[in-house]
Amino acid sequence: MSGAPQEREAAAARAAALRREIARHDHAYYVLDAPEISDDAYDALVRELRDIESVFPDLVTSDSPTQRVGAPPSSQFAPVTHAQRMYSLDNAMDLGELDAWLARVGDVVGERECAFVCELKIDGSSLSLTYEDGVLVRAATRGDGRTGEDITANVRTIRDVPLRLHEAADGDAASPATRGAVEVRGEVYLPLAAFERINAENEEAGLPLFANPRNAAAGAVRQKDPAVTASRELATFVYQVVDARRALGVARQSEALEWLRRAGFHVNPDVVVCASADEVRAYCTSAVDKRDALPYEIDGVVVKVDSFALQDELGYTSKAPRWAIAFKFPAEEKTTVLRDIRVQVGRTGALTPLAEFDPVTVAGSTIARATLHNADEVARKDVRIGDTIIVRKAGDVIPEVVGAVAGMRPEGAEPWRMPEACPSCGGPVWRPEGEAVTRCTNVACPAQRLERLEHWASRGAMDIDGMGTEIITRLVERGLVHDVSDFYLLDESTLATLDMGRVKQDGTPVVLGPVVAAKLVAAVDVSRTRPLARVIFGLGIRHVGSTVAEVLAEEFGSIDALIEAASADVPTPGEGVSVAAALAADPIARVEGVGPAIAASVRAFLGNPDNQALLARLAERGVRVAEERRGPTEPQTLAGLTFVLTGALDRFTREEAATALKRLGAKVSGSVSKKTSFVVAGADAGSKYDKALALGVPVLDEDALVRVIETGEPPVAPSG
Ligand code: 3BA
Repeated sequence: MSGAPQEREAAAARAAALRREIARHDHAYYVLDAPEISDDAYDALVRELRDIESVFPDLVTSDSPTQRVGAPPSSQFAPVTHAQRMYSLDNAMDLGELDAWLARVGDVVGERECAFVCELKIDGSSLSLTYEDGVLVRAATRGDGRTGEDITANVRTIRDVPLRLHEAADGDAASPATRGAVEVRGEVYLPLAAFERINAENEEAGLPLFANPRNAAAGAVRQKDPAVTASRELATFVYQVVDARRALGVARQSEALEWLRRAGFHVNPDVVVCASADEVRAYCTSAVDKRDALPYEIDGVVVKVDSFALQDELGYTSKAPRWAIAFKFPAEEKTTVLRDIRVQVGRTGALTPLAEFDPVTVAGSTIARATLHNADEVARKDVRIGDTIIVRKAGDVIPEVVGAVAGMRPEGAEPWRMPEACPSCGGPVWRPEGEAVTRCTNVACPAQRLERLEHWASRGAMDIDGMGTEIITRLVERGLVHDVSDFYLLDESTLATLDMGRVKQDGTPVVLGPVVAAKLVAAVDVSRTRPLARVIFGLGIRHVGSTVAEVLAEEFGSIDALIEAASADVPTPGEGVSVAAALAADPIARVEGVGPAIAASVRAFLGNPDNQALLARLAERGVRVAEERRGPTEPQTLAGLTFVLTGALDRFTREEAATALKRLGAKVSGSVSKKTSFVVAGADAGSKYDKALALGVPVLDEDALVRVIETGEPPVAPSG
């Protein structure tokens, strides 16, 4: 088939021509928004290229449009150290702060001319793209600005990202940009239409919804399977060429943007060059009005000094360039009428006032309620039922009541007060001295019980798929479930006939049915094997979030060991007992990341005989109450050694280094003491390094650390 050399040569030429043509149409469609051929004609080009590549697999190039989705799913993103740090942007929250920044720039610039570039601030996720000899070789997230994650396979699927730079970009094929390496940076974002489609699909599938397009975009580029990223239909805007002066020989940001356009990147069309501070102010005030008409979200304007020479003079703070500022749009505010303040009872009995108002659309979505947190907050805002209130979204996500419109209060509206009895069980409520939260003190309170059951079944805890509010409510009403251990007694036939409290058109009651019942029983069964940390978290002990639960599971390894630790006699500080002594005697509080308040809460929970009986029932019904003893997979060559990591490492994050060390049996601690065996000092190591020197703790550099991790051999303390 692939016999004759002439045939191969002809195929190679044809493939190259097809690739160029397909790239041109991708650009016309995804960047210029001006398609030139029909979808069918385009598909025919891609099909012909695929056919050639399947006959001559060695002709496949990394910049071939057939390779956009080609990589298999991967479970990890390798760290990428940025050649140059990716800074943050300082914010100007209003025109006053913008003026202050313009004045500071003016101080440095003096009498010289200073143009500014104003760019819409795309509300996406930062992205770095590296091209070598004109071909995309790497895409990375911003990460902490120094190290990001390699997301090349995923970014390849984004159709407006050129896999090869357009050669016309330099007029000269041998230009530095297409010869060596160029890095460009920008924002990857999710167009609003795609965001709405994905959320509609998630809703249909009963999956959680994304709060905003930014989170959805950040999630999409970190998908394990590039095919999933491809299906999200992400897009990019590119706004920076790293070291543009050296790479391209240009002198200003506006010229770099022009080059980016010619090179085939998607550059935002609303960029303008402003000749004066007044023009900048005018652009920033007018940009707010563009917001609603755009097919993507923006959250402000980025203003940059155009001249690279002036940028150099202005320099950087520790976090951000002084030559750029993000002018943030004020949060959009709307008025509506407060209809009610309802009180919700949480899992721990906390009573939370919730404002319910006429629905309004704010920052792209409709809201009708917002938490008022606690009684003090309601008093401070002085909102009363019937008031016309101002609402907005904090950080453009969380609905918030700003306050009431004075002068529109209906006559006779009374200040709101926290009820004196629990709205769920009528039991007594209690607000401890000095605390903001009021609680229902009845442990058997049905609202608390419902919350506890929901929490147990929730995603972050035991993740019982399908066990949602409605079904749990019915199960409680029918007396089938009293506490979380009862989930493990449910059988298919009982569930199948569970009355859902509704009737069909013919008057017969809606029941759960055998299919859903079988799925639920299977989901409950799967949850029996969740890791111990999930079980501890699922219990809903006050102050024990998922992180603390993990620490406790790791430290104690079983519920029994935890109960044992909770029964230890702990002296109260005072009267001859120092705080340090009390802490040392408390087996729970002394665990790193726990502390006395959490320990007291764990003790209160586990000391309660009812809770102990519940845990015994869970164990009896097959729920995992002890961590599976995972035998060490690697020889524990570093057992007995304690490491402290400080400063920035090049080849991995401190977290990754810590994981590698722990796998070999080492302990990794956050602070240096006499017991520390080694301190590993990366770049800019600070006080921990000084302390190591002071205490005579041996210090290792990154190379030594890499040797330890690779060979598993304990380090030799440098002598002297
Ligand atoms: N321009 C975000 N940073 C931006 C290059 C500087 C910058 C941004 C920008 C630092 C946008 C911080 C993350 C980062 C590249 C560092 C923009 C936008 N310019 N137009 C001045 O539209 N969101 N973000 N990105 N380097």
